[in-house]
Amino acid sequence: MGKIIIDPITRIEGHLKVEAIVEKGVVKDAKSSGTLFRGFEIILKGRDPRDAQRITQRICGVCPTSHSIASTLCLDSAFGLGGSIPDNGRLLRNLILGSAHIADHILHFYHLAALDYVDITKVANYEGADSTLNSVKEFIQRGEPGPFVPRYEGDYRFPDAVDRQLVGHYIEALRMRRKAQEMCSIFGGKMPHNMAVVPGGVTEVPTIDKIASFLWRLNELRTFIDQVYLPDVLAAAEVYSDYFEIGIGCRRLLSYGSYELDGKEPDLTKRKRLFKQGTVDSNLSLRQIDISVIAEDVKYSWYNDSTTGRKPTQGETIPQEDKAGAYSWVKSPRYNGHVYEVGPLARIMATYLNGDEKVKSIVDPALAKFKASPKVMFSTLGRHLARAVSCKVIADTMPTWLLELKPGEPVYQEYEIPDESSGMGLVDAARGALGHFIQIKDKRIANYQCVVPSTWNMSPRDDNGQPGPLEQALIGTRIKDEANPVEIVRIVRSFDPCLACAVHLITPKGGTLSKFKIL
Ligand code: NFE
Ligand code: MG
Repeated sequence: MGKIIIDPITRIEGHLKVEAIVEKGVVKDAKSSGTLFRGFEIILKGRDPRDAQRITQRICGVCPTSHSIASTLCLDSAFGLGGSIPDNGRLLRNLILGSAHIADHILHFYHLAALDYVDITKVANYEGADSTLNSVKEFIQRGEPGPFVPRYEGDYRFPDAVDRQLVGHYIEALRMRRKAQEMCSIFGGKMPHNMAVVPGGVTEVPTIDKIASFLWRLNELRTFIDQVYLPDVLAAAEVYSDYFEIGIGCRRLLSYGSYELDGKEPDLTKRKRLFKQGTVDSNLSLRQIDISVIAEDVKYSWYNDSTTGRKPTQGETIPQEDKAGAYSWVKSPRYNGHVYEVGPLARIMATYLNGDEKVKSIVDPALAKFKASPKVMFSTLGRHLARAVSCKVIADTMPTWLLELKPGEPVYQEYEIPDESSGMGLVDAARGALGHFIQIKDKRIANYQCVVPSTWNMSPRDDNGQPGPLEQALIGTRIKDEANPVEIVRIVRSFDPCLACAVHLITPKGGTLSKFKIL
C-alpha cells in the first residue's frame, strides 16, 4: 500500500494538497486539503453594506466578476430592489459576467488543464516555419520550461502533429482570453475587479461605440470557440475516451443557474435564467432547489466543532488550527445532508434536463459521436465538455443581449439602505454555485457569509464521514504508474479548483490562530 501526496497541485488557483492511499494500483482513500488560511469576513463586519460588492471581489483574481454579481444580487435583495433592476442594468450585468466566464473557461482548458493531455516537448523537434511554435521551441531550448512544468510523464497520446497544433492553440488562447477580458472592461471599467456592477443596476451606459467594440471581439471569440475550443475538447475526448469512466464522483449536481432573462421576479429561486437552477441526481432527475437545506459541516476542518452544521444565514466560524482529525481550511457544504458537485457540469445538466433546445443541440451530437448516454457526463471528460458547452452557450447568447440594450434608457435604480434587513445572492460562477448571504443592522453589515463553488467541490469529509466531491471522484481510480500519477491531477483539474475562493471568509472569534495574523 502506498501513499501519493501532491502538494501543492499546480495549474489551479490557490493552495491544494491531495493525498491518495493506493492499494494494488487503485486509490482506496483520498483527502483533499485547502492549506491556505484567509480572513476576509472580519474586514466586512461593521462596514457599509455596499462595501461588500467591492471587497468580496478581492476574494479571487480569476472569478471576481462572479463575486461582484453574487454580492450585488445579495444587496439588491437586502435593499428591496430584486424585481426592479432596469433592463439595461440586467443586460449589462449579463454581458460583464459572460465576458469573464468566457475568459475563464478558455483559460482553464488551455492553460490549466490541457498540458495533462498535450505533450509540449514535441515542439522541441519542430522544424517548420510557424513563428508561434518556433517561439515556444526557443523557450524550451533556453532551458526555462516555465509554465509547462512540473508535469508527469508517460501517457501523452496525441500524434506529434496534433500535439504541436494544440500547443499553437495554447498560445492563441492567451490572445483570445485577452479579448474576453477586454470585453469585460468595455462595460465593467476594468478586469479584474470591475467597477460597474452595483446594487440597483450598473454605472456604465450602453453606447453604439461600446456595443460595436464589444461585438467585434465577441465575434472573434465565437469563431475560436466553434473552430478551436469545442473541437479540441472533442478531440481530447476521442483520444482519452477512458476518461468518460474515470473521475465519476458523487453523481449529484447542484446549480443556482445564471444570466437573468427577466428582471421582474424578486425571488432568486424563481427567476428565469439562461442556465437553469436545480439539483440533478444519478438517475438524471431534475428537482427544484431549496436553499434552506444547505448547511456547512466542519468536523474535519480546522474550525471549532460548536459551529458545525450551520446554515449560511447563521454561519459562524471559529478557527482551530490544532484540531485533531481535521485536515483542511475548507468547510463541507452539504445539501440535505448529501454531497453535491457544482460547476459547469451541474448547470449544463440542469439546463439540458430542463429540455433547453440550445444546450441539447450541442450536447446531443457530442454524445452521439461517442455513442454515449447523458450519464457519461458524470466524469472527467464530462466536466471538460460541459465547460466548453457553457462557454459556447454564453457567447452565442450575448449578441441577443447586445441587441436588447437601449442606449439612452436607465441603467440604474435609486435606493435607500434599510436600517435592518437580510439578503441572499445566488449565481452560478464559472466554477459553480456561489451564494452570498448578508445581515444588516443599523445600516451596517452585521454578518456576511459566502458558500463558494470550490468549497463544495474541494470539501473534506462531512460530519457523517462522507468524502467530498473531489475525494469521491478520486476513490476507485486505477493509477498506472505511482511515480507519475497523472490520473489524479487530470481528475483534480477537471473540477477547475480555486482554493483562494474555497477558503474565503472566516470570523475568527475566540479561536486559536497562533500561526496567522490578521492585520
Ligand atoms: Ni476563485 Fe470562484 C469561480 C467563485 S470558485 S474562482 O468560478 O465563486 O470556487
Ligand atoms: Mg463561507
